[in-house]
Amino acid sequence: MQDRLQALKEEALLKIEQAESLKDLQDIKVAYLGKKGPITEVLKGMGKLSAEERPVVGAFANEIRDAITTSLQEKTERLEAQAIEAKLAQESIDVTLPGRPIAKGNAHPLTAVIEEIEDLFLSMGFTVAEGPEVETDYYNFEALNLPKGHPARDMQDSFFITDDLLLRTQTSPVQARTMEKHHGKGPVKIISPGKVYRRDDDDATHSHQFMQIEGLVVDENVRMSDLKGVLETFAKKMFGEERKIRLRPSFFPFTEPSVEMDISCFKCSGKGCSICKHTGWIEILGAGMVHPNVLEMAGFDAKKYTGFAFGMGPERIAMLKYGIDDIRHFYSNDLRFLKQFKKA
Ligand code: 2U9
Repeated sequence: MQDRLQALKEEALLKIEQAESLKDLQDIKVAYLGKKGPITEVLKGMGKLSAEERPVVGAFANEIRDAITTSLQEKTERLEAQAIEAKLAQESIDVTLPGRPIAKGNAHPLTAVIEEIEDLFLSMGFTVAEGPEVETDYYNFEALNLPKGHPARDMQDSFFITDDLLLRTQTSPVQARTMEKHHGKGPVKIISPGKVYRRDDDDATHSHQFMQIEGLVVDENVRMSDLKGVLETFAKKMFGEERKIRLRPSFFPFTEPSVEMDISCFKCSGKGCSICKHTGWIEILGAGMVHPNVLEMAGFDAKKYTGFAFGMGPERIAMLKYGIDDIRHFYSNDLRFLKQFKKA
């Protein structure tokens, strides 16, 4: 019986040695140490042994069982350790490896230009005012000295939603609304950036939806020279201290007198190039003294209050600044275009 036990022990230990998985070990354990196992079988034969032999065989059998159990335990620990090693090796990260670049987005070029312009005017004491993109005919036109049937209305083809509601064609209604909220008391000093809509066929320089930034100052004794000063500061901060500005007479229904502001070309410094169409000057914005009708309609006494206003297109400024030749790039969401504006 002891030989049988010894043979079983060696057989079991060999199998344990060859075992490659915890499952194998579990099978061996059941096979050898289990109720139906050969060792149990052998021990069932203990009854036939003499009283002297029984304790000897019994002790030997326990020794076999413990040897197999210990070997099983050790092999289990070795396989588990190997599994952890393998897992670590498989999962170990080489910390010297460069990390996977996190695709960091960047501000849309239009947003960058609008924020730069906003910061400029905020630094001059303006506050940002916003308003509805779906506007009433009154605030988009009448309050701006464009009564019903006024020919200038057609200059801006509008997206009417109802007879009285339209997608605003400029952000001026925001200023008209803001002035009303002042109940005829100055000062008003705001800029109103935002989306505007004109029923235009999209091409390289026109888009049915584009951005605008308008500004307004209303107070007692506001003069044209204040407008010139603000525009000059804006031009030098935005396009370079060496910039010169030029104001040319113009016409807008909501300002009188009206001007357009040019800056000396930042490419050729006025000598003439393709950017400035060989004029040396680049038109940037329109402006003027707020028309008395507009002041009165907003509840301000035009005899006591005066004001100036201006309006610009951020797309135009961004196209000049970055040398972009087609306005549609701003809206095509083409990452190849947008990625170019990643801050260093
Ligand atoms: C009120 C009174 C006056 C806003 C003004 C302009 C001149 C102007 C253009 C710029 C680019 C339109 O998108 S654009 O083509 N705008 O030139 N805008 S004065 O005048 C106002 C606005 C509100 C109450």
